[in-house]
Amino acid sequence: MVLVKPDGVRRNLVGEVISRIERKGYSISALKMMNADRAMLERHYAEHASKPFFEPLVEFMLSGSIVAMIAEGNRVIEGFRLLAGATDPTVAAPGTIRGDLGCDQGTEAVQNIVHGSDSVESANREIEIFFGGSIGSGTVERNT
Ligand code: 3AN
Repeated sequence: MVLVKPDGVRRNLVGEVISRIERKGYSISALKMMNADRAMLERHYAEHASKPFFEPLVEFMLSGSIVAMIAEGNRVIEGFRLLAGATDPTVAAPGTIRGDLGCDQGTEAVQNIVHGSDSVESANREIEIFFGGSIGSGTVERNT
């Protein structure tokens, strides 16, 4: 499960992120633009609940639309995390999404363009949070 975070959407990098995933050889099997709500983000970032950057992180993720997508392919979790690069975009390797397109903005929560699940278990949990039962429902919602 990949998210383009609000900084990536604001900077019109959705296509760039999708393009890098597809060029690597993975397929996008579901895709949705939405505004997350606090309850979804508190579930998504539950492991960071005690961290000092938790509240700023939730606020940042609420600050604009996000794009959630499911990428598929052999070893896609490992592969996408390598494509994304290190959490801190200032030191993320050139060639990665975060390394090429991001840098530290001096904000309390790191703004690093994308999120990628770190395990199959996390991916399943996160897909439930961001897609629930809506995959393939045929309902179209437009974010304005
Ligand atoms: P990643 O997205 O690289 O797996 P996580 O899951 O450790 O990183 O962190 C989730 C998000 O929390 C990051 N993408 C970033 O926005 C924010 N974050 C992580 N570590 C820090 C930190 N030390 N200071 C501020 N924000 C952080």
